[in-house]
Amino acid sequence: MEPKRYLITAALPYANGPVHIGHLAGVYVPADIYVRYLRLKGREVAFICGSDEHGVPITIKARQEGITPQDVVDKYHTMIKNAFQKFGISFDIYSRTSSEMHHKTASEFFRNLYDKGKFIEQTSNQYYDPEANQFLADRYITGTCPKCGNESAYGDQCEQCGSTLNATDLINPKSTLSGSLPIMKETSHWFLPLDKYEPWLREWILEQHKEWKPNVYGQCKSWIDGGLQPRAVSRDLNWGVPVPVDNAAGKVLYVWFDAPIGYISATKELTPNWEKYWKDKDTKMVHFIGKDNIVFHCIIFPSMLKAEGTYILPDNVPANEFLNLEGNKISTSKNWAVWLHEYLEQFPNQEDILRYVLTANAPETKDNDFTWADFQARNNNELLAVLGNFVNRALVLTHKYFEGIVPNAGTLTDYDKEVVDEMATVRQKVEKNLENYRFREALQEAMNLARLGNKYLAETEPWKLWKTDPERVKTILNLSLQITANLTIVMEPFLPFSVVKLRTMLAIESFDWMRIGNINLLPAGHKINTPSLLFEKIEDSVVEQQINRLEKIKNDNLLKNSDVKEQLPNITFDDFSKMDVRIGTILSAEKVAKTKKLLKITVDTGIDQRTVVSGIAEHFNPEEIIGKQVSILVNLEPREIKNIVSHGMILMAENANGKLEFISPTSEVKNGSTVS
Ligand code: B3M
Ligand code: ZN
Repeated sequence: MEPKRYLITAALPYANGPVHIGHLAGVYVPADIYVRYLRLKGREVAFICGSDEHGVPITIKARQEGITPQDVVDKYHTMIKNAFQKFGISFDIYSRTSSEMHHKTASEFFRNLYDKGKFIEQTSNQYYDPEANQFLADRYITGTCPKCGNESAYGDQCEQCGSTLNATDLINPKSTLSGSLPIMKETSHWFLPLDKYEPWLREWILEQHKEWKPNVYGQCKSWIDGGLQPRAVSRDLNWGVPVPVDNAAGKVLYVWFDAPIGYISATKELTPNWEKYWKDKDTKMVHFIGKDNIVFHCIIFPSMLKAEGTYILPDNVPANEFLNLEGNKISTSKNWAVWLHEYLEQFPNQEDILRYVLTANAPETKDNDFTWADFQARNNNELLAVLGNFVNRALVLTHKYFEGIVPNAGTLTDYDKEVVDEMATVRQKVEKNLENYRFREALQEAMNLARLGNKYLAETEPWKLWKTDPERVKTILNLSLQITANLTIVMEPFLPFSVVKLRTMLAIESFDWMRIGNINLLPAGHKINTPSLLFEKIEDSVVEQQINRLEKIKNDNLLKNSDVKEQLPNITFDDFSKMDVRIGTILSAEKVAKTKKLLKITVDTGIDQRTVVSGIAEHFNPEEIIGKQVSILVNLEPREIKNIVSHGMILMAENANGKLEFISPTSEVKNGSTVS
């Protein structure tokens, strides 16, 4: 049975950074396609989203940038909202969880469950920074990883070896707030006893929602089979929705408790009539999310709604896998991403190309890769060569032969009828895929209509018939124009900007979805406008530029990670040849009295035997270096160090463990030979 209305939510992005192609491909483009399709069918829909503005990542970003958490969310909320709008993501509301409405709604939701006795309270010991007077979230503690020895592992994870950690596992834990040693302190929190919901979840998901995507169903099953534990819904933090009970100062709702309630608050902001969306069984609710959000949307949030008791549950949660970029995981910290705000600047008015590529190559069943070569190929070989080319030919020929007036169709040939029959199947094929959240296949089927049009023109060749059979040309162009008009409907969810252009060219308004397949959308005698190109070729140079940009980021990252110093400015050959570096042998060495670092060394340079003072006493015992051949800069202005005159400098380099090494020949050479 058709639901009465739809409530479509898209995951609330964290307002701690801009959004990139991975966000678009995984969540927002598919959600938007689905919603546009429903609207074209005349369905009642509320499409809900907003910024997720709470949680530790926001406070960390604020500390890094030296601004307040509110500044952080204000900045990124605006950026994210703009980017979505420019890509045509047609939310009915894009709200934010720092709003008053949200604080009130989340607070009441918690209080309601609290009053109903749905939480359990538990005390535990947690790290506390006595200097900053604050409990420490896992990300605020660093220390040595017990697995690999990395000295800057986080309280929840070591980024060097990838292990998941507990803050208490860290050796030499340190608070990142003050640098002080954290102490253990007792704290109490409220927990949602998920274990109590296990039998119900098992029945609701594993029995009643076997149709959910295999990746989603599979994750739910493994969570449920693994045994669910009570889950803390509060945190010791000073950024978020305050816990609305007595004696809870310094405690806020856990971000994953308040964020999904954001869907409710946003709906309230959208309409005073919000309850019909959330509390009427005839509403179909669908959550569009990425795979890392599955447990929260399928297990925790539904348990919260169930505990409350008056809300509906999601009908489906079509989570996508991840999109990679040129073979590597998208990473904000490594700047390995195509940022939407940058794309919009570099590719003005080409939003549809990205929507198309991200749909055609969507990570629906497995992680997928975005490459600029694929981006170019899909634009040039599909959008331009198939869709753009067909539409352009149909319109240009109509202008050429009929002054832009839609000609009459005569009697249809058998081939025409075949084409018409084929057209009649398009709507159902696209629809079936959309209804099952298979957006790439839906797009394939929609594109097949353009392919059909292209083939029709190629096979009927009206340009060859114009002289001999103009009546036949009328029929061919009439039918071609009808296909074009059909494309304005079927393509609308996928390519909303191009469809607006195309409608202007055809001088038509939008049609209802159910008219796909109709061959009388454009009446004979209707005047169309002059066509312009729907898509333009993307040149190799454009792709190369993008690849070079990524290449540079990769190199910058390598440099950053290896703490190799950047290259100094170039020097001339003359500059270089002023340096006189020779090979010499160490004849004697002794520690300089009352210093830790200095050795007094005598070197046979081939030129003379001279004294050099070198800061290497912490790296070598004097005895062990006697007899070694080393490189020495001999024409360095003599310097007095601790009352000893040093005549030159012995060249050193640091090995992987930070120990200094001499630059020595691999086999013995003559003292005094020049290093050049
Ligand atoms: N902000 C996580 C994310 O962006 C989170 C989603 C909230 S949806 C209620 O991956
Ligand atoms: Zn480690």
